[in-house]
Amino acid sequence: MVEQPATIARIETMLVDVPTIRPHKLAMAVMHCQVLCLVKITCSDGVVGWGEGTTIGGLAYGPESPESIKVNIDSYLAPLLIGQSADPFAASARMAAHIAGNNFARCAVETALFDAQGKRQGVPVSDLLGTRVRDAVPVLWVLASGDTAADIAEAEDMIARRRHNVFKLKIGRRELAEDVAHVARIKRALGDAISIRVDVNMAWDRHTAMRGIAMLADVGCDLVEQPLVNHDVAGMAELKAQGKIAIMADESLTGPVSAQAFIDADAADVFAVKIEQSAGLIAAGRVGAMADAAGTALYGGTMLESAIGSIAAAQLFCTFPNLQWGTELFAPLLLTQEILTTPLTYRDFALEVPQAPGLGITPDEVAIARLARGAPTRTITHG
Ligand code: MUC
Ligand code: MG
Repeated sequence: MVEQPATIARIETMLVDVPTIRPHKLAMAVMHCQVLCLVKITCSDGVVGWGEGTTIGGLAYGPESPESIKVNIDSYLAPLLIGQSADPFAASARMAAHIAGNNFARCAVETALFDAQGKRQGVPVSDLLGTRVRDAVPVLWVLASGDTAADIAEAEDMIARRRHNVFKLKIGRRELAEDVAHVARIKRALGDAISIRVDVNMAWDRHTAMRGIAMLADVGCDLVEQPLVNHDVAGMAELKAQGKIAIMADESLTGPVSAQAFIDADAADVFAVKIEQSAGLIAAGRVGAMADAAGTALYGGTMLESAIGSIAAAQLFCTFPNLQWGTELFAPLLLTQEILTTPLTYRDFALEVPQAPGLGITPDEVAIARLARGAPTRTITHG
């Protein structure tokens, strides 16, 4: 008897609220809690896959919120896909053809289908995406407590524990001089061997960016991420042309079309590739390949996803031949609650990429049910 190809039988979504270990202060939001939209897909052959759609600060970061991700999967993506092929490449193309935008929601569904497909074929997701060139990816830590002395103590602790030796600082909430003084103090305290980068999260206009970048270069900062609003490609090109510090594009990159615009305008030294912003692992992989071809350096970005989304990204980033600026897949460590039966392994400044089939992780469904929005015994404390 010929075996029937697997189809998508069921798509379940759940909102999960997880408090952070400390307030996380970005230019556009202060986070006390991360809201995950987890996706569980059951296929006709009984194989189950998990994915995640998560963003930062509700609607503060971009046009999708965890709630919109859930409602749009339930209302539109699930009806489009139920009964259709469970092959992630086929489903991804179907979503791209029928769903405008909603990159984060599409990524969550595509990730779950990759997890299932890897389990079905007995291979890690990295093998479905390309060739694995490393079994661990370097991971930096983001200092964003809002307090310089607390950030220094946090960084020193991370270095001593060999967890992180590269730090990204969130700036753009305060006056420029205050922000630069904060960066300078941290750089001085940690020393020359420690790389310090900043993420402005689009908070500057061109004039402030020109001044800010010159000042940051003087205090030893290595890279400036997304200083300008996402659509200011020409402005980013001007900053890059100054050649003072490496300029990284993040919010501007929403998949291959935006990546091409940046390459054409020579507007970034580095691309922060994010699987959700790109609309999934396949599109994010294309952004990586385009950057390589254009001579643009690569960095593995995050939307502060939990272990599920973070390890999905790691499965892709471990296939990138070049990952010159490492990754920032630290967010599972920013969350107070474990949602896997076995936590991810962070050691020697890197995250290990599992070799087991699919994403190579096992969600703890009891813990997830306890944290899920609407669960009867849930207690959230805001720190
Ligand atoms: C961003 O803008 O890059 C990544 C690290 C972090 O703290 O926030 C995210 C989003
Ligand atoms: Mg960023």
